[in-house]
Amino acid sequence: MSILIKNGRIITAADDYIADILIENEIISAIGKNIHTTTSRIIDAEGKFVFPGGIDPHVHLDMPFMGTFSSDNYETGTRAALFGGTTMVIDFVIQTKGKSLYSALNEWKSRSDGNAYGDYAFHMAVTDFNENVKTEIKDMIEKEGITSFKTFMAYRGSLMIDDRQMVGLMNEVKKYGGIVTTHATNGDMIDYLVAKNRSEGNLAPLYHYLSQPEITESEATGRFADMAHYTGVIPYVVHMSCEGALNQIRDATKRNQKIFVETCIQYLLLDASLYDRGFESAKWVMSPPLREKKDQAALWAGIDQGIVHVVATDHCPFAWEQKKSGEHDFSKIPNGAPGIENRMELLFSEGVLKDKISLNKFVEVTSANAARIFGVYPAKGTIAVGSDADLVIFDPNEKHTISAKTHHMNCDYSGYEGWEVTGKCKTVLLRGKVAVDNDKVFIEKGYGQYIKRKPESKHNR
Ligand code: DUC
Ligand code: ZN
Ligand code: ZN
Repeated sequence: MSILIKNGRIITAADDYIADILIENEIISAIGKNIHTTTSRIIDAEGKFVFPGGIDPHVHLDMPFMGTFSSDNYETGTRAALFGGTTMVIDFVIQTKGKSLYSALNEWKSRSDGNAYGDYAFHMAVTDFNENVKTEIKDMIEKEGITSFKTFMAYRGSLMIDDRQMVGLMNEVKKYGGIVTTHATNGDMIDYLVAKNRSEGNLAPLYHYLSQPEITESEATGRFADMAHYTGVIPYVVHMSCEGALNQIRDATKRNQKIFVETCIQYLLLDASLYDRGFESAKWVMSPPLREKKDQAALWAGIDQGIVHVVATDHCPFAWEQKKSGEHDFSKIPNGAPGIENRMELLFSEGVLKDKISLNKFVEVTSANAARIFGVYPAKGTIAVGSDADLVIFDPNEKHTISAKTHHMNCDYSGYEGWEVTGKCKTVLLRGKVAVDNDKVFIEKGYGQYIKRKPESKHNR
């Protein structure tokens, strides 16, 4: 059956106009004024915005980490994402040191296959770059559609790679047009500060924050930019949280370098004063930690200036019981927080309605840029004839309150409990099907598809 969306205000990264959208099969087949068709289900979108489905390129579903697993799996995580207007996520496959990339990919497939509500793709996190892994890079890009390779400059012993491996990986990925992304913090400095704080008996969550000062992020960001400049690979910094790191990007632009930057919704809206709440602050123990008001101002400015390209979540929830494993030692609190469901509505309410960003910029940073950078544009990230019918029909006036009692993420608290938000995702379509309508789900588990990606093209920037 076809679907006709009537009279919505269509917003893309470039456009803003009122029209009808006709959907046939999984695709947008026509856009125009007064489209007539007899076989359609009609959705009245008068007075509402129609956005491209959100793309969150930084989530951790069912992720083995710090002795436990993140509490949202493919089923609960992608379902919650749909409620919040995110129709596609990109998760991180994580190589186990000493094993191949393919063995990690197979492990992730065994958790994701047939379980997702929403569409998903993978980044490959390389934790052990060696001669065997080097031979797998081409196939990852060309056969598996995994065009982005994540590195960790922190978490020595588990996830971190050293600079020698980083440069080797960058050289190999560059050959095939892929991207190298990084968690840019100086792991050794952080480990030193964590050990120092623990030895001095400083064990509260506050010391998680104090063990990762801004310099740990700005130093690693600058080092990553330098290595990417040297090798010529396309670089992307994930979850940037602070002014110092952004200034490293500004410096790199002076030598004509292009670096993609992602921040996350929590770094725009929350600050380090939340670490003054005793153990309750464990809710916001994530890496990097929340920062200061001046860092929020810098990140908003970076979005405005076009040097911050993506607003993601780093969705990595842990139930309160899991967080409690660090009750007596901040270094044992699993790092991460929920957010996959809240990103679009929070950014609209706090960004668009508070005049920090335009509607077009909202689309740019919630879907269009991620689609371009990670190679799924224009199938996703825009509203155009021939694009996937991934759409959010959004009521800009409806108010609601964020709460763990009503959210759909598998997490028994919210980092935004009690926040009043204006603007709500009313109807969400995924590849031509109504996935969510008025707070109810209409698709089955397994509808979400694995999306193979193509290397980022300069023509899509
Ligand atoms: N940071 C987090 O907070 N959680 C998962 C991994 C990471 O880098
Ligand atoms: Zn990270
Ligand atoms: Zn992450």
